[in-house]
Amino acid sequence: MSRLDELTSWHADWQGLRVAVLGLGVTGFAAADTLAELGADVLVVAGSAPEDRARLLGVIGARLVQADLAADPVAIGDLVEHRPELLIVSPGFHPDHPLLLWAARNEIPVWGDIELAWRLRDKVGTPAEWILVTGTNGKTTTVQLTATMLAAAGLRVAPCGNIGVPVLDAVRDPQGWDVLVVELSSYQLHHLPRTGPGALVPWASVCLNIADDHLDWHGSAEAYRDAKATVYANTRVACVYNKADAATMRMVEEAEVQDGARAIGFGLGVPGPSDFGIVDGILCDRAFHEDRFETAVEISTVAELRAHGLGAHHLIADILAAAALARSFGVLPAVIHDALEGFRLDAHRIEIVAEAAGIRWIDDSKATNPHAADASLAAFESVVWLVGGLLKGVDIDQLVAGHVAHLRGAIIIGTDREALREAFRRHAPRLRVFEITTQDTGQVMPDAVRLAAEVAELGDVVLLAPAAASMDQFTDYAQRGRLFAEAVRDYLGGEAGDESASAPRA
Ligand code: UMA
Repeated sequence: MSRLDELTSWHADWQGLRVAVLGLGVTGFAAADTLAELGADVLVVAGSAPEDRARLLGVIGARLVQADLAADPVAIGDLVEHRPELLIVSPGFHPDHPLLLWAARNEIPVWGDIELAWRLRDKVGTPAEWILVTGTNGKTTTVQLTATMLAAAGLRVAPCGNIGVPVLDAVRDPQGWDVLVVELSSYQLHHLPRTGPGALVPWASVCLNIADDHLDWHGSAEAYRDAKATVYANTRVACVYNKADAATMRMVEEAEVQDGARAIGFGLGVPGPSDFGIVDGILCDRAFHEDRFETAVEISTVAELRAHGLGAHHLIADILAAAALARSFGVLPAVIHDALEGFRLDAHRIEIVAEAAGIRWIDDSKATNPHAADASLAAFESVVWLVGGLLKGVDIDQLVAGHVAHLRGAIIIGTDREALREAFRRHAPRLRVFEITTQDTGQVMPDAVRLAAEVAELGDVVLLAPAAASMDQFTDYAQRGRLFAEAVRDYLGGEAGDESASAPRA
């Protein structure tokens, strides 16, 4: 048994273990901080280092080497001299990154932060149970919904992971938790083993849906799917899958799970005896109660959810999935019902920015891939669509073809414009399509908003649902959404103050 095999507890002997941590984003810092606290000998290797984190590394006793990470690792003298016994990789690093290939050549094991957190989960009291959430879209909303439902039942619950809070931070929180609801990206799943001492054994798990995304990172749709399927490995109680997405069902069928784990479906249709679904506008649980072969238990109604701004189909699907996860943990249907009453969506998720002159302006900047943009577009009848950014190697053609019939016009932003231009030329040659060509990030949204206002008519929605990542022009999707909202407000409050500029064009 190697030393690393024995490192499955906070209370194991981590003293002096030589570790290299790759990256100094939120993950890299959390990993370095944790390992330094455990007495390991930590060297952080980063291309660039934010000043505050670099300074803190000195305080906690970890070393930092800044280097050109694309170059040959052998040239990073400090790293070679460190002779790491373990490498902790931040999620964004491509599997073929030179440093990871170097680690493989030198037989240095590579763990992601999620595996490290799992091994250290017994720091405070009885380890929390883990509920895992992945999928192409709806992950963060489902994590928040599930956590809200569990908290309403009086459980101590931490939403964490890809949502923005490293799981290592949750594991080290001195108050301790009953449950961690962990959002996992395909990157994080890629680095997780399915067997062995570092394999997760979750209480419940879900892959909400699967559509092409991050293909440039994973190399193929199959590799992306395989990474996502890891979410179900070793699940103890409930593998929740999407009845409308056969790929998620197949993942559950093929998963190696614990004895007694059940497959629980969710979908917008009538539920079978192990499902969550909808009957006559009522969201029902037909999985977690004794009479499930005869009846279903009410969770909420479509009408109530609509009244709370949660009526879009994809949100109802997320709610059913979250309810299944919460019910697997014993939360009562009435508690879930009440928790939903107080639930509000985060910013940049189908957020209404303004309504003026019969036109609604909606920010769904979080729609960073075609699958998410598809759900967003489907929610509205007549749309002026702001689309584009980094397409991440994903095909945009079908999305355009599927929605041209209810588009009033389209405004293309971002750098990957050719594929979009071509798709519109092919499927909607007569549609009014504009391109934003400015090199000035601050000018992208003002230009786009002005053009959208010219095209929009009474009853239309101007929808920012880019189907693409934002990093070509913006810091992240939040900044993209914020600049859109600011531009809309400036426009409506400024030159459109007399309402004429955004008024219907008759
Ligand atoms: N870096 C390099 N070279 C690389 C990759 C990264 O130098 O090839 C550097 C980055 O510039 C950064 C550092 O390494 O300074 C580490 O960055 P990282 O990209 O791994 O990100 P973290 O700051 O550690 O944040 C990560 C997740 N980021 C990614 O997966 C890209 C965060 O998800 C997550 O919230 C956080 O861990 C906590 O778990 C963000 C995300 O965009 C929100 N996720 C993608 C998505 O949702 O689509 C997967």
